[in-house]
Amino acid sequence: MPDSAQPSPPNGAKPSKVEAVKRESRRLRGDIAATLADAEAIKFADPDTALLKFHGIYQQYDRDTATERKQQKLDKEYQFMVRLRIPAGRLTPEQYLALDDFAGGLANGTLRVTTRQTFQFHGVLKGDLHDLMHQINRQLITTVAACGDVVRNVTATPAPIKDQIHTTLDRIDGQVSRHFEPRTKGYHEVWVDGEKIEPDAGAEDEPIYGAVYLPRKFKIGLATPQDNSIDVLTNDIGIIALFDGQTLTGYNLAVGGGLGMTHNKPQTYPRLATPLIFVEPDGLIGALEAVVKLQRDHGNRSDRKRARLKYVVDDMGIDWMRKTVEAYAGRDYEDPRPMPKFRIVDHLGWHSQGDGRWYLGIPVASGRIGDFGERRIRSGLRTVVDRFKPNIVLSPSQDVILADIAPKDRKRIEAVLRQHGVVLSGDLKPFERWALACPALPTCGLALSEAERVRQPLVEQIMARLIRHGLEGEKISFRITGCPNGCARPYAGDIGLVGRMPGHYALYVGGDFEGTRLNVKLLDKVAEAQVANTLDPLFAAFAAGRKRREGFGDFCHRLGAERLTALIDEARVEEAV
Ligand code: SRM
Ligand code: SF4
Repeated sequence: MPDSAQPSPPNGAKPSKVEAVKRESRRLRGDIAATLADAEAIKFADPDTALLKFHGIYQQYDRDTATERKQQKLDKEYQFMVRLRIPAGRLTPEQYLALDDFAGGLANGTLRVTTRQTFQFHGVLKGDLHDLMHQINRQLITTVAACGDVVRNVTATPAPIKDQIHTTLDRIDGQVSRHFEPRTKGYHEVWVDGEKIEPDAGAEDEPIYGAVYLPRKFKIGLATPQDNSIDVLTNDIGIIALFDGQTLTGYNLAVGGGLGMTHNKPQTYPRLATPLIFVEPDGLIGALEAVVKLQRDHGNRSDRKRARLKYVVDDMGIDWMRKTVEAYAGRDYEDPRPMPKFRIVDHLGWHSQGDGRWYLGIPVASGRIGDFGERRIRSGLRTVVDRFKPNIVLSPSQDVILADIAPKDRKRIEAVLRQHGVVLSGDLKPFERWALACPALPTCGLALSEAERVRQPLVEQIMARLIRHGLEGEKISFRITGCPNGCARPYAGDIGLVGRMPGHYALYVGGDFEGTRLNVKLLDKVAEAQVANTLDPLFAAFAAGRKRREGFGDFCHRLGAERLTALIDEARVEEAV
């Protein structure tokens, strides 16, 4: 796309600052290399922090120490988060072991599995940044476009089953992810090739994105109705692959999913993607490109809070979307085809792969792989991967799957994990198994409250209430985030807790377990210590009044917010009496 044909905000609105940063960045280079080389600089300046995201890097600081250091007139403790781009979360054992080494030597000793099937390193010091990035690339893994205003890591159903359906999904996911990588060589210059500057530096053609890339982050996920573990409808484009037996018949594309919102700004809101078109197997990339280019040209470039595709879909309407996508693609599409009801498959524990081998899903609380007291999951995984060489899949529920395991190794692998105090899926109550939490404090600059660090106590308190009502066997999804951006997908689960202010959460209920309905806000500021108490009357009513096979989210949805709030109020009055 020629630079002269770059989109600008509609109605002459002023472009946001980030637009100028991108435009003037010489294809995402900025002054990153110079600041990196400057040993005196403890951090990157503002324009470069925006560009670093396109390289997979976030400049952060330790929020636990910030206030005290400010009082002592000291600088914040700047550090970096590095996010990898791992299509569908697939890694070889050699890559896993290398990443584990880097976590120990160049980061804070943990690997963090994300809700989009990749790893993040936290606590990387500026002096180690180049080494870490360089080493990651030597493992044939990239971090390019793991963040930034581009198409991010493409998620897919994690099951490493060796049938036609799953191998097709795996292949397609890799193709889509690679297709949307930016073409700038700036990333390689800075992190891979050192000083070598390409002759066309700063003017490479970006045929999909152009010089100002997209207005905002853009997410694509690939699932089947039979396994929606990735919450496909929360993506800007949800690809729902349809199979007749083992044969791929094509894809329904749903558009305009996204969860980020801002408290008290009703013009921002979570939204699930709407089915738009059906695409035959060889038409996928063309259709995806048409939607991405539509967002490039019509997405809001002046207000980043309203810049996701979901707002274009709502502002312009689904009919306009269909017509405009067809115009970009230069062809017509079929209506989306009917789909079976979505299901979510539990990938924890042992599962047959269909080729005589097995996979084992290992729960990782909040995706944090580290050694904590007697629970030494990092050492346990490292020992197993080193000894048995399983392939690895990172799951969208922040867990790890070990794949391609010979039947004879099953008991030995379990024994090694147990020796390291690793909690296996059989040890978990269902509620624990479906609980997600975002990192929040101390690394996330946007966190209003804790999430990862309060997950376990909250899970235990709520589980005690479930047990009291005989509901301990219930499958209920529970998601906690430290702010309304929605990183652990709190609005798409049965129960969502969304950070409001320190120690307080907005409480959401009434989504469905399968990820096809958003939940609704019941209360705005529930103190952390009151979360389990607040849910208790809802559990009591559910135990007494549920229909056969009705899930908790469905029950809450049937009763409605007004009735549910009344139940909570009644319980509070009784307690006070
Ligand atoms: Fe997220 C920003 C962590 C999945 C919506 N997200 C952030 C940042 C980078 C904070 C920042 O901008 O400074 C967080 C880094 C925290 C840290 O210390 O590591 C962060 N997001 C995460 C992860 C690690 C959460 C997790 O528990 O695993 C996930 C990394 C995914 C990945 O591998 O790429 C993560 N983020 C999500 C999801 C869920 C998903 O995509 O399935 C969402 C909701 C879906 C969506 O995009 O709408 C999500 N993150 C956001 C938003 C809100 C975007 C919006 O449209 O308003 C932000 C804030 C922003 O972009 O301005 C954000
Ligand atoms: Fe940070 Fe908010 Fe995302 Fe949690 S939901 S990681 S607090 S941006």
